[in-house]
Amino acid sequence: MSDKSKHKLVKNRRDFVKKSIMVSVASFVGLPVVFAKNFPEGLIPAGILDGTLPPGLIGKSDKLIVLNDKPINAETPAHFLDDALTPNDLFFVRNNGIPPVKVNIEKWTLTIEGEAAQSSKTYTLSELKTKFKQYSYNLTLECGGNGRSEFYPPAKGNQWSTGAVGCAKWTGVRLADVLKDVGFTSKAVYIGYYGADTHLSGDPTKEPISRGVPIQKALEDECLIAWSMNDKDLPVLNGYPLRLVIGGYPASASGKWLNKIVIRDKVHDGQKMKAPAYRLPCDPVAPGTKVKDANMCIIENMPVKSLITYPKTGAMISKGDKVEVRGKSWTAAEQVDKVEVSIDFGESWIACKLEKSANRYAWQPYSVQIDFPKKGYYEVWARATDTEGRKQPMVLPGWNPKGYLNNACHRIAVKVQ
Ligand SMILES: Nc1nc2c(c(=O)[nH]1)N[C@H]1C(S)=C(S)[C@@H](COP(=O)(O)O)O[C@H]1N2
Ligand SMILES: [Mo]
Repeated sequence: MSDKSKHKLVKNRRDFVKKSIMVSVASFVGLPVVFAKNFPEGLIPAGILDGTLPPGLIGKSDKLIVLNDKPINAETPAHFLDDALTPNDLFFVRNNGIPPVKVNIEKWTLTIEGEAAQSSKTYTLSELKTKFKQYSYNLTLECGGNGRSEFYPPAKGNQWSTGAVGCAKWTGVRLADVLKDVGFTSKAVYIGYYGADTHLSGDPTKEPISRGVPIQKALEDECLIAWSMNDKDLPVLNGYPLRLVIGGYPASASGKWLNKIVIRDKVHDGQKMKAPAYRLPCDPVAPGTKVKDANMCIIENMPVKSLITYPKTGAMISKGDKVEVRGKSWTAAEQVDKVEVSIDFGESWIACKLEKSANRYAWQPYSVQIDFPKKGYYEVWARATDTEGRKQPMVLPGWNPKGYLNNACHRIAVKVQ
């Protein structure tokens, strides 16, 4: 890309962000911003600052790539996922609706109820914090649609590249402890969540999203009701003041702005549980096939995957310099077992040093020193294998109508000169 066209892109993106902010202000007050074109770039509208307007991208780094502003969806470029844990301001945002505008943490409550609950209980935040033992886990969250942009024929929805993933230290109470405190019958098969965000249409009777997980999954140690991310309050856009964090599952199971959990006697049927949302064809199909809703199955465990976080595409390397290639790998299995990289388009693979995960569902850093034999163009490919022997495919895995679960090998391009 020439410098000139690059500049153009950056400028368009800035214009886009500015326009997006103006659009959110306008949609919130239900009136146009009359002199929007004069609003200074980078300034936060005063209506947002005083808390009467939706938060926009407050609390988020401008290094994120904004895919959509209504609702807000933004991803993290691979080379900004190089930290051991993803900093809060760099953590991706995937919203289906409009985040709650004013959160009063004194009044925030979480209610547990449902057909298979023994009773109905409501907890304030301070009750949750004092009544139950607190736990911290490093958990990777990845949107089921991460990598969607590569599918062909294309799938509708946010065109995520590689950045709808991050791993943070989450602190809260175990979902299992709270469910057990309420009590549930032998009929319990699923839990579902509800959050305080509102539907894009503005219709208060509609939920933007209400998904869930099988009860066995909900009872795992690593499933948290969390209020803290990397030892700070959750960012507004990541669910402040309370969210579920369900490692190993599509991040759509990790309900944000959490205020209710239902214990169901059947598979939860909340918004975006029904086909085709977050479902794959039960049997593989040829690209472009129309699949009946009845033949679409709920996504449970996420596949094994990895990213190269250093260097980034475009890096210039001097001939003779050893380069440390490094990245992150994750799986819903016990651990990632090995990560290998290739610089010859997959003919040979070099084993990387791989760290054990801090706990299940935490991503695992890997690194390896690479010698590039000659001057020229190279691609570095990375491939992870987990303890269940599952390996990332080199190219796109099974096409599916909604473009989920692309765990193809990540590759970057470098020049050696
Ligand atoms: N209440 C609520 N919870 C939600 C969502 C949402 O729109 N509303 N989006 C889900 C989806 S699809 C994903 S991928 C994750 C994204 O979490 P993050 O925005 O904190 O990265 O939140 C999930 N939880
Ligand atoms: Mo998602």
